[in-house]
Amino acid sequence: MDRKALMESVQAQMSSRRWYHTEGVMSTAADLVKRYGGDPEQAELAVILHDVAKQWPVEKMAEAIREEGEYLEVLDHDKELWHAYAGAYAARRDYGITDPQVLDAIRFHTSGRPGMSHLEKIVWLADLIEPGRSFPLVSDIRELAEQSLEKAILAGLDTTILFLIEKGKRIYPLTLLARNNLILKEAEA
Ligand code: DGI
Ligand code: FE
Ligand code: FE
Repeated sequence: MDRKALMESVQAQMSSRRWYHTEGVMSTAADLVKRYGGDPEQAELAVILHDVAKQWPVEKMAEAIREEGEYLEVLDHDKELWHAYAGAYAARRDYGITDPQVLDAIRFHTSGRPGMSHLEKIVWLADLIEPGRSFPLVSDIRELAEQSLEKAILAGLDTTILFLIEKGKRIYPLTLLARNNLILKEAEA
């Protein structure tokens, strides 16, 4: 499937607003690749697909995760996390994506995880700070993103975790581990 057909097929699975977000993430990810390096085509592919399952019915997401069978524990956590895992499944099954780095960038784009790859970092951060995002600290995180990928992600994880605490929500362990891991690495740097 060529790029145009892929984009049309993904777009058909979401609202225009959600697709507009995806286009924003594409542009921010491209900027981050220019600044920090990485493969622009790999990043673009992961970004186009990152929210493909976002607006699937919850039961369809759960089925995809059960069928993949590898990350079943996510089903015991917030449903907001499921679309990332279901998205990786859709990328492989529906779009024939085999690049494990692209699949992981989709799978961990919401939670993050310790030891994120460069591609995972680009996708995670671009998703958070694309031009359409407006939450209190987004401009600070955009500024940090011009200095350091890791510092910006750390600030983003802090904001996300605080947001979840304010809402009285559970926090997915991988998100906490991602933060701990980045703090350690920053201390070593
Ligand atoms: O899909 P998007 O809206 O573009 O963004 P996303 O994939 O980062 O999803 C963000 C949502 O996930 C947001 O409402 C917070 C929610 N969420 C729930 N539990 C967790 C979580 N996000 C993280 N990082 N960690 C959690 O434990
Ligand atoms: Fe998402
Ligand atoms: Fe997104």
